[in-house]
Amino acid sequence: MRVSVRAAAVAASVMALGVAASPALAARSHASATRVKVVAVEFKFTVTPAVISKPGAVTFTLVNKGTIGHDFKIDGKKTPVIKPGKTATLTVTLHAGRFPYVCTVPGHAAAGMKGIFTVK
Ligand SMILES: [Cu+2]
Repeated sequence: MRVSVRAAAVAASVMALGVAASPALAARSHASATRVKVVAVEFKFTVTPAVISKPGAVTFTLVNKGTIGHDFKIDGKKTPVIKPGKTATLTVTLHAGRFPYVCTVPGHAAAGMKGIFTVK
């Protein structure tokens, strides 16, 4: 009798943990992406911060403060070309290392729209 009561209590607490864990984990994985702001103008990017210390998901928010279209490409992924005044986001998963980024509009990287993003 005592054993079965204890087993029921354990089962109930495991169920409670299971119910509680799912939304908590979902919230945590969403919140854990490091957010980085990328401002584009002719012809350079300002990336803040340019160095992070946490490998994993990184969400770049591109803001076009220039007068022509720009995009942002890093680690093989890129945003669409966005018009002046617009924003776009790009989430990539980065291990520790140095990751070159560019604007892929022809001529823009050569004109200065490129750099290195670092994950320590
Ligand atoms: Cu550009």
